[in-house]
Amino acid sequence: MTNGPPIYFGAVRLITRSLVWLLGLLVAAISLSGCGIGGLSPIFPEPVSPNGSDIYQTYIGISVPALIIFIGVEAALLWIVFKYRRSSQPAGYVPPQTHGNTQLEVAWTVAPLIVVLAIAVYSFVELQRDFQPINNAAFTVVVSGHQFGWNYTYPQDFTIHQDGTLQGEVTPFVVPTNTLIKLQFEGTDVIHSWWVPAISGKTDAVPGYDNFSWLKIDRTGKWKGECAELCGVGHSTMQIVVQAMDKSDYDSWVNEQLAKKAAGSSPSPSSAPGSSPSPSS
Ligand SMILES: [Cu+2]
Repeated sequence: MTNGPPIYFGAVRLITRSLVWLLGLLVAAISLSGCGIGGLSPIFPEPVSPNGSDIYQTYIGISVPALIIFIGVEAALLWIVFKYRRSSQPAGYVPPQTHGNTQLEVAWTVAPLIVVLAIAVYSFVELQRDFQPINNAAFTVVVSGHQFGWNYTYPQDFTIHQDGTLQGEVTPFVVPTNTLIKLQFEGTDVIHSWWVPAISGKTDAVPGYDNFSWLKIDRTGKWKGECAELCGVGHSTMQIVVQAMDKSDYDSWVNEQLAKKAAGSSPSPSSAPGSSPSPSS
């Protein structure tokens, strides 16, 4: 094989330069986004519940070392490719040949194994810590997924219907701040998955199977989520909005709902099939 034409090396140099620029921009974006706005928020929203926060930390704890390893491996690869490229070697040059180096083979088998095991242990500890059923919640809300929307049944026996729509925002699921609330998930037709990234991990709502999660939001505000399990033609409409209010505002909101229910203006809990499970706290 003859040495490549100069235009080829020009193109390679251009691509390398662009890659280096891109990496630089990426690193700059990540370091800038870490300043003052609560971590790497362009990637995930700022967590507002302890379980959301722990998922976020796990994500960062795995992604940052992974990124460092990626950049290291790519840099070493590019360095070798360019330093030892054929055009800079004498004609007919053959690099040193290494075969059957046991130490090297053990090293490159054990090193990735350690990395993968570390990720597994780290993730498993997080699952054990934040994704167990809890029994010290202030109260339980039954979250029922259906085609296409969510129903939230409170201990006071009223239900908020968060019907799926793409026309504007859906009715919020309202909770008090700084209160540990257990979420008990049910699916009435197919499997849905309740996911509000700032609050918690994806939790499946499975017909015939009780699934649990929890939240404890530390500030007032609204957070958005989506159904994260493809569940039919209206899947994309299954928006989620969680609104956290101060305790006193929450209490008046509950009283409003109870008054609505007493006046019969609240949508009937039986409007959707199987959508009125009684909450268990
Ligand atoms: Cu869905």
